[in-house]
Amino acid sequence: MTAVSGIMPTGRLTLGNHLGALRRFTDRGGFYFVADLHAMTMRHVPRRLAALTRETATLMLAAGSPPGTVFVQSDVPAHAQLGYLLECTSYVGELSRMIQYKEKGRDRPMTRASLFTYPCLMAADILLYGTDRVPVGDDQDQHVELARDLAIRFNREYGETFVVPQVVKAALATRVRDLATPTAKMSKSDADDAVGTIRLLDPPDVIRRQVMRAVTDSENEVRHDESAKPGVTNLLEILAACTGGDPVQLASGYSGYGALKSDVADAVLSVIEPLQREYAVLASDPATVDELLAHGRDRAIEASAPRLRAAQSAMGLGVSR
Ligand code: AQP
Repeated sequence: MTAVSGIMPTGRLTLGNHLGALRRFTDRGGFYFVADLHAMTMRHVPRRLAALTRETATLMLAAGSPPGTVFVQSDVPAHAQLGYLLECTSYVGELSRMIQYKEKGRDRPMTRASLFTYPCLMAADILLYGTDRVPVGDDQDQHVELARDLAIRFNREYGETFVVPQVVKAALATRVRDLATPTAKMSKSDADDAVGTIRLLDPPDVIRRQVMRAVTDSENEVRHDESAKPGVTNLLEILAACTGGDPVQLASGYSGYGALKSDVADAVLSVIEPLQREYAVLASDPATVDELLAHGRDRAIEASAPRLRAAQSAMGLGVSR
């Protein structure tokens, strides 16, 4: 299975992005990209997008992704090129049914057309590299199903070109919740000063303070219970993800919230501080970052070119004799 995964540069990366994505980008044959094209489906500020793209790419490299696996999506034109071909095979009806479009854009006059066609670009991300199994969380499975439908349709109408990906449930990844609103996911596009978000590049004392201020409840009983105790459960999940323990068992080691929060802060920092050190080394050496990203770009261009060419030719593009 070829691993393909992207992160949108829509905000400064969070602990959730690291535990759920970055630290899993370990496959030597993988393709891990900063999804800058996807980040333009909503209103964006060019200078901020460029800065976040650089920061995100550097963090992906700092997290230890293997050499040649990290690149920036717009550096590999095949993504946009195949995305357009797939737009030409998809129907307005099926794109209108995508939940994300319905929630974020439908019936709003300033919705960008790219938000509507986003699933075609995502299908291109997947199909370009011939990946046969795509692990997905609940929020993306409709888009991956569409990628599968588009591959089947393309093969039927234009000839066998794409590997049809299987959609597989992602191995249980930690879902880090917001520390101030533990019923919601921690998201990088939350306001920069949101108190419930742990940013990977925030100073350690700020991160510790955020954890110590995490919302819990008025009892003082440490128990893993997602519906009755979302705040405490989130802290236990974070502790487990950072230390490798089991969140339910970890609960029995605590009799109060203070000690739990203090251990969570230590555990989070034991994961984030080495990452920050690696990041600092890379960020102080921009030429090396450029070189590593060029390596990733070249490998992705080489890997994706044959499938793009096959799709173009199958659809009748180019001048033939
Ligand atoms: N809270 C989270 N817990 C665990 N994993 C998370 N991921 C995101 N948030 C958490 C994982 O990080 C990757 C980022 O994917 P994305 O950039 O496509 O956007 P997303 O999934 O929508 O993540 P965000 O941080 O919430 O971004 P915004 O605010 O832009 O929507 C994915 O692998 C995701 O599972």
